[in-house]
Amino acid sequence: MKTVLITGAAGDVGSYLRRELAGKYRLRLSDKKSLVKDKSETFMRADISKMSDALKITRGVDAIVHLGGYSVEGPWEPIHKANIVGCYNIFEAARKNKVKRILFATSNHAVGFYRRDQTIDHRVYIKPDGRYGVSKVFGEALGSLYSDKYGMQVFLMRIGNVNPKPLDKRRLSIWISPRDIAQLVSIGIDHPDIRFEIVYGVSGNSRSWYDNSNAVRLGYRPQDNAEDFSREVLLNEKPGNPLVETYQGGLFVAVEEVANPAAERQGGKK
Ligand code: 15L
Repeated sequence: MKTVLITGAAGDVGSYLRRELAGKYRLRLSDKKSLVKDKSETFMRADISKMSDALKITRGVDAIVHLGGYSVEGPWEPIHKANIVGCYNIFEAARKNKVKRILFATSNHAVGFYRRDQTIDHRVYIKPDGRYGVSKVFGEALGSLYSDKYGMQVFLMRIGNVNPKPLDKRRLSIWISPRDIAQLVSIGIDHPDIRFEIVYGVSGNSRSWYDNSNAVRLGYRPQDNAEDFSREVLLNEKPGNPLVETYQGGLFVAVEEVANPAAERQGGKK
């Protein structure tokens, strides 16, 4: 059984993946916050902005699912610390520890300034919609470098929004269910021919803005479609700011900060 490190395991995506992937891989979890682990899992508390911590958690694993970081638009300082320094440390520590494969949770916000009337695939030029999007592009660039220069196997998932249900009209286009993200992650861990791949982390949504043929080529067969929830979602939808409605990144294209769910979970604002 492969040993897989999940960074940022205490967050929502990490929690869904732990549940969905239990029994399939030996899971090593890390986060800067503590979490309650299952007896089949191991947990290492770590601050990935410190290279010594990054080296410790990446030692002896077969693959890394790198989720850890600042997860929304916000001030530069925490984004820089977690998503630039932290992400670099994970790639570099993986190289030093000879870890072959990294799956990186990049985001729809790396390409959030594409318009909603466009369908984009894995070959489009980046169009980040904020500092957070830029930090995700940085991670994608590291992935490209570490694949080309050091032969690392890199799987970049431009994730939409992982949730049991799509939250609003925008998410009808970018939603991914927990079981579909788990399927995509399993492909990233197990597919024999990954060298450097970009895929979109979205379910098989009828309103998708993505041509996700690269994921399909690698065997991805999403089981869910946000459309099944469209009636209830659209009932609650209020007309929005035209700028926000024009671009795929939504609110991120128009504001400097979005409430940070991780900070809220800790009972305070960052
Ligand atoms: C993301 O990249 C964030 O991590 C997540 O919290 C959501 O804001 C998501 O994008 C989204 O666009 O809905």
